[in-house]
Amino acid sequence: MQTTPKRYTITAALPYTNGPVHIGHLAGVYVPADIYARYQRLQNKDVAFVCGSDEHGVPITIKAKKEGITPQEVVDKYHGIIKKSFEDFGISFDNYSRTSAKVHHDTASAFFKKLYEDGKFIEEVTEQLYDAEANQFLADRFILGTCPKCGFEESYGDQCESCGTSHNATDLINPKSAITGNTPVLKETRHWFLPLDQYEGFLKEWILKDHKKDWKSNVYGQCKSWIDDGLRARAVTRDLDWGIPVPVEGGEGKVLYVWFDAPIGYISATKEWAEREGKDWEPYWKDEDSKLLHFIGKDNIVFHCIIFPSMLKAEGNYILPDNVPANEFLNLEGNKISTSKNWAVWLHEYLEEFPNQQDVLRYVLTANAPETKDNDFTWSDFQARNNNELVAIFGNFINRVVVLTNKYYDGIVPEASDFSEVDKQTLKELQAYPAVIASSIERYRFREAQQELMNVARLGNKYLADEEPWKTIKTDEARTKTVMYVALQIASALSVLSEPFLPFTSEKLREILHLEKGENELIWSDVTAKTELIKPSHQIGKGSLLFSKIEDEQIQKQLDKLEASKKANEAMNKTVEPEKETIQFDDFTKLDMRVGTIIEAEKMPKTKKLLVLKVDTGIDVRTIVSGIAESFKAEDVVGKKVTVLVNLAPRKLRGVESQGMILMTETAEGKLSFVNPSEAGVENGATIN
Ligand code: B3M
Ligand code: ZN
Repeated sequence: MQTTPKRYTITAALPYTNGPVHIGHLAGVYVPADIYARYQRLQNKDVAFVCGSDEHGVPITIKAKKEGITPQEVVDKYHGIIKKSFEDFGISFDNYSRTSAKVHHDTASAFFKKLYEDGKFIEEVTEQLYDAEANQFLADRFILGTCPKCGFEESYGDQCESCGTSHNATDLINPKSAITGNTPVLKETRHWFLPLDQYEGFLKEWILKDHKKDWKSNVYGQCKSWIDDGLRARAVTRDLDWGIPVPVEGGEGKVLYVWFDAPIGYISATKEWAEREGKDWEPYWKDEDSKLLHFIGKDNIVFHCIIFPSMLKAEGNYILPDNVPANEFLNLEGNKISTSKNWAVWLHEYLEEFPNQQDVLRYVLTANAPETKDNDFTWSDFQARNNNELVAIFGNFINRVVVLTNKYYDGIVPEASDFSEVDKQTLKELQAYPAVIASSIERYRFREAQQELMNVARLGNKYLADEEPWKTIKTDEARTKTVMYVALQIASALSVLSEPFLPFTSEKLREILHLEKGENELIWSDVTAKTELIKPSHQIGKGSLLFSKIEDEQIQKQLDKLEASKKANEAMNKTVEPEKETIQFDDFTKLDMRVGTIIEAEKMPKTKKLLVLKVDTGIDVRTIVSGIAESFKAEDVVGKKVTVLVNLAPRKLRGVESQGMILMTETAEGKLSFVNPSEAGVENGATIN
C-alpha cells in the first residue's frame, strides 16, 4: 500500500474456544494487535478491529468428548471466559464475535457457494483416512502421524505444529487414529478442494515479489518455503458433524473445514459490527484504499498468507492483506506453553491474582515479545520489569511531578519564565518522540516502540535530577516554576503516548492531570505540534501511584502454581510398571533382605551416579556400590537405615567389588528414595527393585 489508507481493517486470530487465553496468545497476537489499533485510532484513523471465537473444528469436538459435554456447551463456556477476559484486559476490539453466530454461518456459506458456483473448487471422490472401530473419517486433530516435511512424529492431519506446514491427512507417514490409536484404513468420500496449485503464480507475484521487503522475514521465509515445496489442492470440507454444513448438493453430513470458515469469521465480525454501528462493511474488505492487517502467531502463517488470500482471490471482490506481522512463540519459565499440561499463565487467572495490573502484563509481554524469535516469560523478569522500570522510572517520574506541583503550587501549573538551553533542548527532544514511536509501530516493532516510550519517562527523570527543583525552590522561585512547567509538559505527553501500550495507566494519568478525554483531550499529534500541552493555571489532581511494587511472595505463589502443574503432569504421565510374572514362595525365601546402616559413603571418582558405601548389615560391614549419587550427596546418607539384599552374588563395579544391593524406589518426579515405608514420596505401584 503506497497511498495513505482511508481505513484500517485489523484482525486478530480467532482463539479456539477449547480453553482460555494464555500469555502466549497475548504476546503473540492480541497485545501487538491492540497496540496497533489503539495507535491508529489516536491518529484519528477509521479503524475496524475485529476478532471472535473460533468455535468449529476438531479441537472443540475433542474437548467436548473429554469433558462429556456437547460442542455447543464447550464453545459457550469458553467463548464467555475469553470474551470477558479480553474486555477486562483492555484489548479494544470494535467487535468480538463468534463463528457459531448466524451471521457467520450465512457469510461463510455464501462465500463457499460463490466459489462453488464460479467453478473454483475441484469436486472429487477420493480415499480418505477412516477409523473403522470409531466408524468415522479422520481429519485434522483426529489423526496423528509423521510430518512428511520435517519428520515430527505428532503432526496433525492438517498441520504440523513443529514446522508449521499444512498438508492433507493422507500425506502423513505412519498415521494413527487419535480416537482409538488404530491404524486407519482408506475409504472413499466426496470433498471439495481448493486447487492451491492454480494460485502459485499469483502467490509468487503477490508475496515473493510485492511483499519481499515489507513482510517480516519469519513470515516471508515460511511462505517462500511453502510455495517452493509446491502447492497442492487442499480439501476445504470435512466428514464431521460439528461445523458449518456444506451448502451444496452432496454436502449432507459434511461441514466446511475449520480453516476455510474461520478466516471468513473476520468478515462476518466486520459485518456484525458495521450493522450495529450503522456503517457499510464492504469498504473495509473491498476497497483498495483500506489497509487489511492480520495479527497472528507463526503457526497460522500458511492459512493467512497462502490459503485465505487464495480464497479471497478466487472470490474476486476482496482486497488482500497488506501485512501479516506474525510473532513467534512465547515460552514460560523455559518450557513450551501447553494448554493440555496446564503449563500456562491463564489471562482470567492473572486478572484475578493481579487486580488492576493489566498494564504490567501488557508491558512485560511487549518488552519480551517474540517478534523475531521465540522468547521466554519468567516471573522474576515480570517482577523486575515492574519494580525497576514501571515503578522506578515511569511511576517515579509522574509521582515526583505531581507531588512537587501540589506541594509548591497547590496543584496549579506554574507560569514559566525564561527557558534555559537545557529546557529548550528537553522540550525539543520531547516533540520528536511521537514520530519515533510512530515509526516503530508502523513497522510492527512494538518492543522498540515501547522502549522509546520509556525513554520519554527517562527524559523526565533526567531533567528533574539535573535541575533539582527541590533545591532551587529555596533560592530561585522563577527557575523552579519553569522547571516544573517543563516537567508537566513531559508528564502530559506521557499521558497520550502511553495509551497504545498502557491504556489503563494512560487513563489514570489523564485523570491525575485533569486532561481527561473530552474537555481537555490531548491527541497524539499535539505532542509534536504544540509547544504547550498543559497550560499555566491549569489545576491538576493530587495523584495516586500509577504502579505498585510486586513482592517476592506474589511471585513465589505463581512459581508454586507452576510447580504443582509440573508435579501433576509427572504423576499423570507416570506409567505404572506392569506386575512381573508370578513366582513361588520358595523363590522369595531365597532372597535374604536385612536392615542395615550406612556407616561411610563417598562418591565413586569419575562417575555421576555411583556412591561407594560401607554398610553395617548386622552380619558384617561390607562395601556396596549404589547408583544413588544423582539423588543423594555422600554426606547425607551416612547413618541412614536401609534395606539390604545381602545374598546377591558380589560383582565388580569400576574395579570395586559390591557385596549386595540397597533397595531403592523412585518418586513421581524421578527422585530416588530409600525403601522405607515411612519415607515420604513413595507412591503405590512403585517397583521395589
Ligand atoms: N483458531 C487459532 C490457532 O490456530 C486459530 C486461529 C483462527 S484465525 C482465523 O491457535
Ligand atoms: Zn513438520
